Amino acid sequence: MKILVTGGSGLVGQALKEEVVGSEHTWIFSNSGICDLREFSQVLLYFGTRKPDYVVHLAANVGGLFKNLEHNVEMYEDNMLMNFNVLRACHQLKITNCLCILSTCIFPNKTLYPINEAMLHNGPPHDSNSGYSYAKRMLDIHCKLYNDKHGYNYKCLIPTNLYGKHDNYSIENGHVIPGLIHKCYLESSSNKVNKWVNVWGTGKPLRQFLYVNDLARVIISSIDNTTWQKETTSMIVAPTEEISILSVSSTIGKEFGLKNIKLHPEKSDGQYKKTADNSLFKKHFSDFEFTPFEKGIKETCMHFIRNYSDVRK
Ligand code: NAP
Ligand code: GFB
Repeated sequence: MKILVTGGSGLVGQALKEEVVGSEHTWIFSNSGICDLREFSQVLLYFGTRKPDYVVHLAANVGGLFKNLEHNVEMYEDNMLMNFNVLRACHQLKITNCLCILSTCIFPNKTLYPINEAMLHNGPPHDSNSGYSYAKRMLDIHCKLYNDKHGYNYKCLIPTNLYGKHDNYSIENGHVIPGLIHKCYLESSSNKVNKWVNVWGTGKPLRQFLYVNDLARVIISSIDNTTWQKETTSMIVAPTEEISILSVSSTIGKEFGLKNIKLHPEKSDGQYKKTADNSLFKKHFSDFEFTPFEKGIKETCMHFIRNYSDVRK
């Protein structure tokens, strides 16, 4: 099959590029320079000329807590436009297979835990990223509408917080792990006498961190493993382990020889937790092994240090 990947230059896209080596399928990776997915005419032309059998839709306007807090409107508009255009173009061009990516941060904020796939629309998301969340939720709805009406195979994976080599290490707009890695690198390289791991918030929130190459492997398996979408349009992909931000900070600090943590409780904690139930994933991918957190962090820190001048920051 010919598989067209949107968002091919991003964290997930670049991990997917690494994992598809030797695949029996033909993979095409795109980015905003090749096709701006916010413009329907560009999407129709690009998809129409490439004629893929399958679209893996990774592209999005993505960011950590603080980018979402500042840019909720753009996150909503950009992602609504991209998601609508991709599915509409797939429909118009009779591309009947599409795999999209949601996020566990889009689930209801006031909810029972653990959260499962059936709870996705049971209440408003956390205010901090409502724009991004509602745009993503509409992607779930849009897939279902097309599948019910036309019998398409449009489905979504719902990963939790991702991290890995090709992340966006922007301290201002990135996620917590790349932000901490960047800050620890600068602190350890400085000539300060007292060096700290500067942690925003209280350090108390909990997250299930997923190494991005693990998600890439699940994406590849999901192309051919069609069993799970008979049960649900969207499936959570998350390791069981929940880790506190404080614990993440000390794990990353150790990679840079930093032991002292300084909390900044004046900064937002965002969601305290978003504990996701991965039982459906474990049922369909029973022998899947997640990368241990310490191993993933070590590889990511090594990549950052070796490629500091070239990484996104
Ligand atoms: P990323 O590193 O920020 O990459 C985003 C990708 O989308 C880039 O390839 C970017 O292309 C492309 N893109 C952005 N705007 C575009 C536009 N207008 N037209 C075409 N392409 C555009 O994001 P990521 O972390 O890989 O995220 C991939 C998917 O995983 C997203 O759907 C995201 O919502 C989801 N997700 C991410 C996380 C996480 O923690 N990172 C967690 C859960 C779910 P350019 O390089 O040209 O800008
Ligand atoms: O990855 P993150 O920015 O987003 O994590 P969310 C934020 C948590 O880490 C908060 C703490 O508790 C922050 O107080 N934190 C500590 C830091 N130090 C830092 C730092 O240097 N940078 C950052 N960014 N946080 C996002 C959603 O929520 O989850 C997005 O807003 C996306 O839409 C993503 O879906 C997966 O996990 O809070």
